[in-house]
Amino acid sequence: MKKQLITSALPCVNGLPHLGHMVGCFLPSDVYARWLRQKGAEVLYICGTDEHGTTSEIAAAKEGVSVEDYCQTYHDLHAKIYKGFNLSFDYFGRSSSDQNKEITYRIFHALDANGFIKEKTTQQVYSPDDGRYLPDSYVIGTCPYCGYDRAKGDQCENCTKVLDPVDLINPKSALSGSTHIEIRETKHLFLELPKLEKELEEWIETKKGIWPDIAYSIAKKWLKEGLQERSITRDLKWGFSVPKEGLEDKVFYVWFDAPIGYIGITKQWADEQPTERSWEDWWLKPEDVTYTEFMGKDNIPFHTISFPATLCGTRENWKQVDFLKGMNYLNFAGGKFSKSAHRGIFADDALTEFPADYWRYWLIANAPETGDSMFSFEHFATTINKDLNDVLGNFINRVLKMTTHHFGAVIPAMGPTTAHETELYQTLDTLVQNYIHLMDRLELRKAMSTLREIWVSGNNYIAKTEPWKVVKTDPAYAGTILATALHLIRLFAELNRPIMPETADKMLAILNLKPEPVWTVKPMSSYLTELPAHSSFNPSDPLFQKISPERVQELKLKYKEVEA
Ligand code: B3M
Ligand code: ZN
Repeated sequence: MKKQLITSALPCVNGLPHLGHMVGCFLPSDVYARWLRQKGAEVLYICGTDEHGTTSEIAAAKEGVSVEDYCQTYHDLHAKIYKGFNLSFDYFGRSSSDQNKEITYRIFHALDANGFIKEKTTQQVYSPDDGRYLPDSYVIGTCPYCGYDRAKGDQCENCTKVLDPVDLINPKSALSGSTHIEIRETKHLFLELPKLEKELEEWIETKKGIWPDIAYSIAKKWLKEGLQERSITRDLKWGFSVPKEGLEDKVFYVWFDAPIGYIGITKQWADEQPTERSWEDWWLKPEDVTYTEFMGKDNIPFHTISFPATLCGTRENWKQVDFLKGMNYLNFAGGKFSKSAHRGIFADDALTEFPADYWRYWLIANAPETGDSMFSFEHFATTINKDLNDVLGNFINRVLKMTTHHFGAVIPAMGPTTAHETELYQTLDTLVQNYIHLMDRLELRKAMSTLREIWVSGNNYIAKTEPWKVVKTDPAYAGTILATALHLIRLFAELNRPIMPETADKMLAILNLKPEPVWTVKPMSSYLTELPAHSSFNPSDPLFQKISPERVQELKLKYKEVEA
């Protein structure tokens, strides 16, 4: 199997992730990375914090610390949270690393040499009271399109129009609040996207019917509107200084170096073991690499237009994305997620309430793939209670109890099989193939409903065969039934593994098994009969706990899904 490169969008260092971010890119990319590893692929799974830009500068100033210290602290916090969710990054790096600087410069110089960088004199907002230029969100004012009076200089959050700080009506400094604003002329660098438009268009066309519709259609929409030259420099201190004469006091725009961060972070990974690892093998000699990107829909334009154009304009053989998984938004039933208003579940809170696997399962089963989706505690509790407790958990408990009661804590010997087993094998052969197909195609919601059907088939099998009755008349066949059911626990564990890794390990531990590094699907007639008879298992406590209506009520109040 080919080498599989996987990147998750890089979280902005200053905002801690909520459930929407978790399902937007981190969890689906982790599920995919685990899935491909389990299938035996050589996977490199990269993520890290996106650290440059005005928001980091402003946030650091607010906390009264240097921006370097601020980023280090928050980088560590992000890393801790993702670890708690069992995200299996091969490397969680930083966009501000020296390695990323080196790659950013290399790419910039190539673009410049190839004539894709233009220097232009532009008008910028200057604040004499702050003694500095005010790029992007450093300026606040009234949106010229919708009249919203707290629009930021880079984008109006009310009507989502992309803005230029000089467009704002009644501008004021976000730093000092000063309304004494001047428009000054200063030089900036632009990426000449129109020159690359045709190549991009041809490339995007090859993704038609391959990428999820949301990714392809957003890219097409941008191309249709016609590409503009995009400024790639800013009047800031925090960032990579621009290596060009006369512009050294400026830095690259955060969206220029952030996606290059995927490469820079790969180099961070490689530099830790330079004799064994090569970043170029993943990014510059790409014949044997398949590259999949994960992101929320607001990041799609940067990943389908500006980043690919940036790589393309170097005229070097950089790896371009093969499959782009874009997600819609997950909304919170109580309103907009807000850490400061304590509204909605942020990832750190989530882990104090329930095990990571509960969240992982709910989020993947309800991923906003084809449209936005909604989190409510009611729905969360129903899903956990039904799917994980009543279907999966109950199956495991019953099988372990019945077997222990009638045969002791060992796998009974396989007796003769009947039409029931043949039917089970057939059902599962089909469902498992279906599941594999959906996981390969990253159709996660459908994959989860197939997984649920697979669990249900276990319960159906027990209900039909009634081992508690059979054991009295035909103990040999009762052995077949319960041995088959114990094998199903192993099958379910392997299929659950990318989604609920902790649960999967516990399920295998019940059977005294360790995860196989590579799982190959076999016909069920052999897979469900191969464990040695009489090997012992460990009757376990229930793997899941139900969430009570009282608890739901408590959580709704605590996270402001309803007002107190
Ligand atoms: N840090 C996330 C955002 O602004 C942004 C993603 C970068 S991916 C290279 O939504
Ligand atoms: Zn607006």
